[in-house]
Amino acid sequence: MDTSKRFDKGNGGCPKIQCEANIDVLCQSCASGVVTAAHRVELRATEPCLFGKGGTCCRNCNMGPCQIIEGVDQMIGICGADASTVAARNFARIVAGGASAHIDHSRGVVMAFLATAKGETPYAIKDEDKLRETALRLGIVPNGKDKNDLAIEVGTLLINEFGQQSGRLLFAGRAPKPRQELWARLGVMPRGIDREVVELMHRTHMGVDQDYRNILFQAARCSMADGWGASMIATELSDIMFGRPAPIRTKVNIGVLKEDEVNVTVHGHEPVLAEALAMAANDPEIIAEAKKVGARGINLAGVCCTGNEILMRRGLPIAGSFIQQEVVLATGAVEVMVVDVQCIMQGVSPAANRYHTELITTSERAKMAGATHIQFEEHRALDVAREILRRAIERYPRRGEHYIPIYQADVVAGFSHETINYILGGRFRASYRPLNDNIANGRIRGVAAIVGCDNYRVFDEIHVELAKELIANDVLVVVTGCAATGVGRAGLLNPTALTMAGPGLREVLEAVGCPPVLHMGSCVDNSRILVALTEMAKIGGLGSDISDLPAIGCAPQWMSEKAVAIGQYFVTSGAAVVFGPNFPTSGSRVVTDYCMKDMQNLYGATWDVAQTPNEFANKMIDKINEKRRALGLDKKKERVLFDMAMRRELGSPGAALHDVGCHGPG
Ligand code: BF8
Ligand code: SF4
Repeated sequence: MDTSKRFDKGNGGCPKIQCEANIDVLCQSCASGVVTAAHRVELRATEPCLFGKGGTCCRNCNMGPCQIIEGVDQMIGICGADASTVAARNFARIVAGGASAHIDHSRGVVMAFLATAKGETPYAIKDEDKLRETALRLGIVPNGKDKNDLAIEVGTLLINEFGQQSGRLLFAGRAPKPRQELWARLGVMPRGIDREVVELMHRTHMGVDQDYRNILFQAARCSMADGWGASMIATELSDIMFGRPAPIRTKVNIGVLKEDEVNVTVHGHEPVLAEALAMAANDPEIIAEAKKVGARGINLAGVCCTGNEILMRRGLPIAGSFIQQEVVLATGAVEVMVVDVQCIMQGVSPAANRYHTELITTSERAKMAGATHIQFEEHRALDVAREILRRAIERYPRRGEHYIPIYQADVVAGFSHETINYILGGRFRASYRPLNDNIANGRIRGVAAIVGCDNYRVFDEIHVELAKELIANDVLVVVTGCAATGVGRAGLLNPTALTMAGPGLREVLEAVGCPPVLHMGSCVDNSRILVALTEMAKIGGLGSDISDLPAIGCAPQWMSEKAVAIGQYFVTSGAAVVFGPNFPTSGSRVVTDYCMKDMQNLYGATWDVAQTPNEFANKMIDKINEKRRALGLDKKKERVLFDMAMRRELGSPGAALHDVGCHGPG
């Protein structure tokens, strides 16, 4: 794998971006001159700087920037900072950046939740059961309370956690007891959500915290304010407001755009905007207006994590993941791309402007040159949504030459931690017990999470090859974020993919009709994985803490700072994480060893790094086997080793399994 260049040059100058649909669209749109990130990688005259990539370039003050070389006395910072301090500071600031994105997202969800409970938005408190369960978990007595009053009580308690100065975040109390005790002992229990980010930014300012270990403790605490704080709050309140996801059938890939409908893609992260658009797209008045211009209706499709949110809850299709955002526009078939925050490349603006497509920004926190700004407010959510859709309808007759590829895959998505309970345990004895039992009896070797971004500097579809190898080795795979969209494109989020699973995993999942790879949502929804792991630890039979479980996470193509924050909260929670294609502290052996070795003694889990699918699979399966051995579950289980012929054979799902469950409506 070439991690410096995204595509080879022996292809007549045409870029390749990890999946056939992208190549197809870019070939067709070549003449229109649209430039995507894949082109820009090739056009850049420089390779990524090794100091920057390895975390040893410091520009925290104006005596620098200082490029540091570990072990070379003349190459420390002007202030005397060495490589370990600088690498730890840079790593910590990545965590702070990633956590702050989830935190600001979550703040928006809680504000919308409170406004909804007060009757000020078009949304409603949809999942009253989850509201009452959540209230109880937070120590609020739900009995006899009106659902909106209760929601106000829950929302107020949680919004206060953003500004809280001491104590501990309430959802951290959900973690297994031994884990909570460990966090308290190590001083990484999160006290308040915003506080941990501010303190981390302060401690990494010039001339403050200079002990890399101390800096990395605060990085861990900050990541916890994300995972067990903001992200968990966002997931839980979004579920209460918009409904808990349940398995549902839908489609992913660029081919979900429609020839005869007004195509509106919604890109970014915040579910409140996407929900309003979904509601307005079903408005008979809007549909009638679309018909007037010759369209059959509105086709709303997601991009990036917004896609995962509306896929999970509404069964709306995903047009593309991160690496597809400009390619979706290069079809020339999108009337409007609506964006809010995070992972929106500046390149989408010129790409949209090549066509009749209008790019609409909706958050005052994220404006873009070349875009129309229509401020989204939850209080007038439907009015804003209708205005956006009307602009799209008006553009439809202006659609010029365009090309919609055939590529789209059927997926079954919507596996919240509660759903996994029901599916594996049955509705009347919902429990993780059957999962634990099947891990203990060896049918399932363990659980692996493939999360995070796709990345233009990675050539292969690592998520897909890795998922195939893991399931063939009886590892149950859960996915979130753009990794989920990638494996969806390849057909792995479909029960038919069970033909690729090992015999044990297949036997368990065939019985309940699940795909071998479970889609658990957006990146914020990685908090669902924390809850699932906690349930597994609490049920018993696999130890008493998350670090005992044969479970591991990975982010093979990390791009965003959020991925690092997520990885750190997994490690701090006791689940090992393998990152790829590189690790951001590689310029300091001291800090890298601390993350990849010493954290084992602190958290019972470490970071690791890999590049190829095979390397990822080896490391992850070895780690799972190690945990099984420690639990005394090491009955012989032959490892399936993959060669190229086997990979090719697994390339396409085999015969369909008839009448498997988990289909959801439609
Ligand atoms: O939060 S996986 S590219 S879209 S950061 Fe971004 Fe990465 Fe996609 Fe969602 Ni997550
Ligand atoms: Fe250089 Fe130190 Fe300033 Fe960083 S803080 S730029 S290492 S002088």
